[in-house]
Amino acid sequence: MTNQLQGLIFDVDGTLANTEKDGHRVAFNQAFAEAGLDWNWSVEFYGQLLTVSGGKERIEFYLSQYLPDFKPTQDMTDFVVHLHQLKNKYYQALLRQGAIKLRSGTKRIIESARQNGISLAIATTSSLPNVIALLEKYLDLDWFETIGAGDMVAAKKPAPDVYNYVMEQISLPAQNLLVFEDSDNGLEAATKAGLKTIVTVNNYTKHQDFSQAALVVSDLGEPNSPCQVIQGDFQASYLDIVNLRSILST
Ligand code: XBP
Ligand code: MG
Repeated sequence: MTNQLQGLIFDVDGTLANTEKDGHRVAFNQAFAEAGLDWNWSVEFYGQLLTVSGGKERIEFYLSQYLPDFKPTQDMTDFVVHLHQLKNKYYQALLRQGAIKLRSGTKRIIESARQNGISLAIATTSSLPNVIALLEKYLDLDWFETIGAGDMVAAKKPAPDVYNYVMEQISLPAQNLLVFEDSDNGLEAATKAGLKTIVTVNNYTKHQDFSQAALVVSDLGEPNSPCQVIQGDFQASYLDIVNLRSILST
């Protein structure tokens, strides 16, 4: 019984919830306005910026690629940290207003995992307060044994650090765990940590390379709202604990 399912690890942004287009992106633009910057990240342009994980790293990437001559009035690190904090303030306000929703099937699978004694964990590059705000709004913080988030590890996805951290904390081996991700960076991180991964795509990630995934689907599906299979062998119309067990063991 080496491959018995004992834990599920969820990425947050794009996987648990559609946080990017209507959440982080909008909040970044609100923060730019408050900081007196005339920057505006469109829905399409934000897709290019998403190649870099992490909000602070994304601002730095934007500056290096598109505004290399930009000089803030304060120290560059302080400027980025301040702008990122402003963004997170607006992001959490959007969350509270209900602008960000959980993705199909996520709550059902999480509740079912709890009923079946399967551990739950989070592995994300998002900042911890943003993760806590989302879990408190739609799920329950106490349901998650471990949260690996933001700057808690040295290197963000696609580095495997956050997954290695979560595995260490949860004290379960890779062969008993399944990961849910939505992006190539996330899949690469989990795969490098030796974890089997199911990918649920979104508009920003649907053209990425997911050849390392155990299964790629449009979403986790619901009994009344079937998911589409994009890659892999899957006959049911939605994911549940029974078919997750069989995905892990094959
Ligand atoms: C998500 C991210 C994050 C969010 C914002 O990646 O890249 O940067 O955009 O997070 P993943 P911050 O889903 O692979 O974890 O809180 O850092 O702004
Ligand atoms: Mg993600």
